[in-house]
Amino acid sequence: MSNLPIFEMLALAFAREGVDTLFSLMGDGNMHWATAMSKIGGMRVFHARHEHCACGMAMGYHSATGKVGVATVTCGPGVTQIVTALTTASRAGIPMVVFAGESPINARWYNQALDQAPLVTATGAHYIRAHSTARMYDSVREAFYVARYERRPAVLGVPYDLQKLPLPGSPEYVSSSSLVPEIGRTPPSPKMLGRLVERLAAAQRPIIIAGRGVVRSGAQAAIEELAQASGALLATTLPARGMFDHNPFSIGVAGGFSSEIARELFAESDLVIAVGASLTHYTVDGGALFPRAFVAQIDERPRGLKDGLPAADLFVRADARAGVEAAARELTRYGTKIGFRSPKLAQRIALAPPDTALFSIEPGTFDPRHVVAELDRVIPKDWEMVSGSGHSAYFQTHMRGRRPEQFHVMREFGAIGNSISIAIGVAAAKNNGKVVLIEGDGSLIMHIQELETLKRHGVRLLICVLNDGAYGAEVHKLRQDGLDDSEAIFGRTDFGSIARGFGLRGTTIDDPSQFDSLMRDFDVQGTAEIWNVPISDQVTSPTMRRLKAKGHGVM
Ligand SMILES: Cc1ncc(C[n+]2csc(CCOP(=O)(O)OP(=O)(O)O)c2C)c(N)n1
Ligand SMILES: [Mg+2]
Repeated sequence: MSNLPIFEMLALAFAREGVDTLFSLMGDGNMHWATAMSKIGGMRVFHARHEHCACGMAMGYHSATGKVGVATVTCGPGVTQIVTALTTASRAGIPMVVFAGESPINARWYNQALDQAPLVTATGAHYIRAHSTARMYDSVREAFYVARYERRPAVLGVPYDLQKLPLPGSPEYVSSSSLVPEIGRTPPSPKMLGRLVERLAAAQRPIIIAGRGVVRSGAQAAIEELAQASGALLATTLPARGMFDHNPFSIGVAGGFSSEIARELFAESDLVIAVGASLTHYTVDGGALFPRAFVAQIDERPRGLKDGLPAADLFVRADARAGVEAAARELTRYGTKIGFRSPKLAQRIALAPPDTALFSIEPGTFDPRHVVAELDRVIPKDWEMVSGSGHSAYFQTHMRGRRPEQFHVMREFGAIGNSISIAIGVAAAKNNGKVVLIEGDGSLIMHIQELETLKRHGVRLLICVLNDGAYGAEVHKLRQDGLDDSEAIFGRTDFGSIARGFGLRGTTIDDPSQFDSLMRDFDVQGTAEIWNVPISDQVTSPTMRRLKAKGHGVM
């Protein structure tokens, strides 16, 4: 029998899983284990001020490193606080393990007792009741296995009193990574590939949309070659944004956030091939983006039905790179063609602004499109960028020249209030002061307490607030419906003062031309900083304007 209590042995097991960074908020259920974690050599522990944010940080850490994100919360109220974070992580396919305590199993009464499992499983996360002292190591391994293999969060519930017992026997911990099957690249079926290539050879206006599967499989170069040979244009899903920014035939993001010219070209398209992209409601803009196109999908897990719509007309089950390389080989039998690609179109794509609508801007505020263009110019291309999810998120989508791996966005559950913690997780991972969060005022203030975490841990993060003094998404939707917008307007919070109150730096922007000198200052000083940018609430994104045209409020 080991002399060490279970909480210490479990900390060692987490270390054997390769955990080097933990995001924590302590209570009865986890404080022994979290303390043991902090004693492990090389372990970094970040203490958040809200459990939701501890999980958000772990999610950001995963996004920046590809490793399983690890957070810890206490039992009962610690677990009820993370329901939104778990749902977001489940929907976004984030591998995350949360060590939550559970109320003491031998107690007659415990005020924080809660049946945690149904709450957690309702979010799409996996729950493990670790009630057997003999099988404690199996429970940790299962949590990491599910997170890694199924790409979703797993919550480990270990009763508080059991944690202090000795671990029976002296088992060796075997990491879950040795159990994840290595399956190699899935090759395409020759029959389905033949059908796809026949379509591609015949298409006059093909467009290839690349998703996150392309990033994971390393298929980018193969896609660019296939597009060149078939005369296709290139686009990406929102999370894969930036992948083809260097390519003159890239039209940016596909979906509700597409630029004007991308929408025009998609409307003409006769063939869309989605690679490693699940064709969500957003990517196809509810079916409105490419109404004339025949749609083919190359994916490890092709979907017949996605988000209530038939996903595609032809499916090729394959790893993205294996599928695209095979298609390129097969296409050589047909020869290359011009398709969409003309020097004139490349020039139009290069010069077209994402949105040309005119608005009158109130004095003392700025057009968010201009602000974002200025930020794009000033923020170095090698920085990581974290994006919020309110109305203003549309504008940031059109920043260019940063790789998808540098772009961190989790919009799958549509919750605001996540981005500051995701950004802290990214900044903790990078640890180089080259991370910017571009965020709405309403979302930022929802978890503003994490400025204290930034200060205490000395994390360097630049936060640019696109401050319309409102819940802009609601303002614009209410206006579209001809209703009073005043209940969604709060006035422009002075985030510069708030930042200074937390011991950070903060400035309200009088003119976007200040960004150059502010950037130079940020580079040489050592703390996090907020640039509070008053933007106009008159500039309505094209996504929002189309809602009115569609005549309903369902996005
Ligand atoms: C947790 C949560 N609460 C409420 C909402 C509804 N909601 C969607 S966008 C939004 C406004 C966000 O405001 P802000 O961050 O300032 O962004 P803006 O839309 O003004 O650009 C709200 C309240 C939500 N999506 N998630
Ligand atoms: Mg706002």
